[in-house]
Amino acid sequence: MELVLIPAGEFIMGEAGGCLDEQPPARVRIEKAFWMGRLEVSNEQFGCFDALHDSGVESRFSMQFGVRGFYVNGPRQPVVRVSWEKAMAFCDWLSRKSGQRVTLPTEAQWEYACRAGSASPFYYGGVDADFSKFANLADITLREYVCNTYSKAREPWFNASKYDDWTPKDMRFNDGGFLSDRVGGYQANAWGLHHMHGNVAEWTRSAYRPYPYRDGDGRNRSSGPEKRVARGGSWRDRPAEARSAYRQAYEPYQPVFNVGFRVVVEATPDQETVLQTEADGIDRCGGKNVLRLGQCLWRTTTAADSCGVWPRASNWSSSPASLGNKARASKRSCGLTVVEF
Ligand SMILES: [Ca+2]
Ligand SMILES: [Ca+2]
Repeated sequence: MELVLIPAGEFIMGEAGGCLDEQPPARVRIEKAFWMGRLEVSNEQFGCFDALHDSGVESRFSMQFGVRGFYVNGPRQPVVRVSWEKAMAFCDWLSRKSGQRVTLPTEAQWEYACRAGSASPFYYGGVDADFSKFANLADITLREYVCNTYSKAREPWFNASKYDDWTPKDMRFNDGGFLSDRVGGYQANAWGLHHMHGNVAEWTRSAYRPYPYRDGDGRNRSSGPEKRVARGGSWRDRPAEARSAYRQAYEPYQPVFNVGFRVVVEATPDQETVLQTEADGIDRCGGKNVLRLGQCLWRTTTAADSCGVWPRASNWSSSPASLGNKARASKRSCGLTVVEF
């Protein structure tokens, strides 16, 4: 499992033109740096904890008595149909195994990491932006839902009637991702995180309460009966439901067909210091550190091709380009950690 280091900082949480539950937008401070999964937790990874988990199958459309669906159990596909309670149990299990404090991100951590310095509805632009390079959402590819349900192969019927091809989708764009996808080639955000928008929505630790958001008001308790918030939208959602600020809520015991999760790990003071040093402009790319923390081997790679871009703490930037030319941007980094378990 690969984690990237997210710096401490401030951001505006919520969106003025968004849904009522995103109001009012307000400044929120992330007090401490933290590590966050580069990707959503996969079926293979979740299987180490619960070998019997079944991410399930999506029904094909069209033929009335179809017999085959689309499975989302691929080892590199993100785990879904995992309740908030089970996601938290996975985090507890991984904490014991790794000696680190592994948990789900709070809503604030999630939105802050998703935005990566951006103030727009998506880290790559607005709701009408072409998302095909950045996110696996409900695009024209969802036409292929309508197909021969007796065939092992995917045999789309592109001349399907509107009564069969009814899945809401954004027909303007082709992101190439059909259901959930691990290897879609989508670009990471400025902090090296993939699939924050789309692919599968992600549980956060936070209970679904109105804003203003407060870390300490009880909404981030690790148990309780309140609904919990999922973020980021999925392959089944059009752009408006995948915005940085968009909130969905489900019961904590509820497995959801398009909701998975990614983990965060509390950063140690040492790691925060390193990050601050990097943010101040010291070039550490090209080196490689191996840290042994607790019982878990952590490898921090700083090869140029895996570098994230860390803007200066006092001058947040949403894109490498705004930091200068590509060569310079690629030298500013660097935190990629592999938790082996
Ligand atoms: Ca898609
Ligand atoms: Ca996602």
